[in-house]
Amino acid sequence: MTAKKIEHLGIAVKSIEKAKEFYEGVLGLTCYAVEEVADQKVKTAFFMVGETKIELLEATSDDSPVAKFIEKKGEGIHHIAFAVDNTNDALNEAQEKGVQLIDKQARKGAEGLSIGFIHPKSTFGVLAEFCS
Ligand code: CMX
Repeated sequence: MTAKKIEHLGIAVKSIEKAKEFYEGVLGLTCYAVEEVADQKVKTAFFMVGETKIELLEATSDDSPVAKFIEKKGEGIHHIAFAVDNTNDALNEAQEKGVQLIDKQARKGAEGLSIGFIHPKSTFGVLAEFCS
């Protein structure tokens, strides 16, 4: 497997509406999509920065991974998503190399992508996502 590029950076925020004021008003970006991913208990908002996206993440329930993250660490960078050719192949290969997976199988994420997370304990403290 080769990580082809950073597909997006996930940033945990308390309020997408509030955070948008910075991304649009100061950085001059455009929010091109807002989508709820019920499975992950998050609302997402996407911005394109060159070839990479920024994904703002707002929790939709108290037991959302994003709510837990903000409670523990505060708002900030939540994960890095790497584009790969095939998410299931990348997950299998990582597992064979001793990496601890969160998702054993790819599932559907925002923008219809096939996504899978690997544990921050195996990635030097940064939650990582494969997507294709
Ligand atoms: N980045 C880095 N470290 C993280 C982390 C993150 N995003 N989330 C949790 N951790 C760390 C915690 O600080 C904790 O470390 P310590 O043991 O040193 O204290 C450890 O991981 C365990 O954390 P926890 O609070 O006990 O949380 P859980 O074990 O319940 O869950 C995790 C952690 C990563 C397995 C869970 O958040 C998860 O499954 N994440 C993947 C799904 C996800 O994040 N979805 C939201 C985004 C969806 C999208 O982009 O579409």
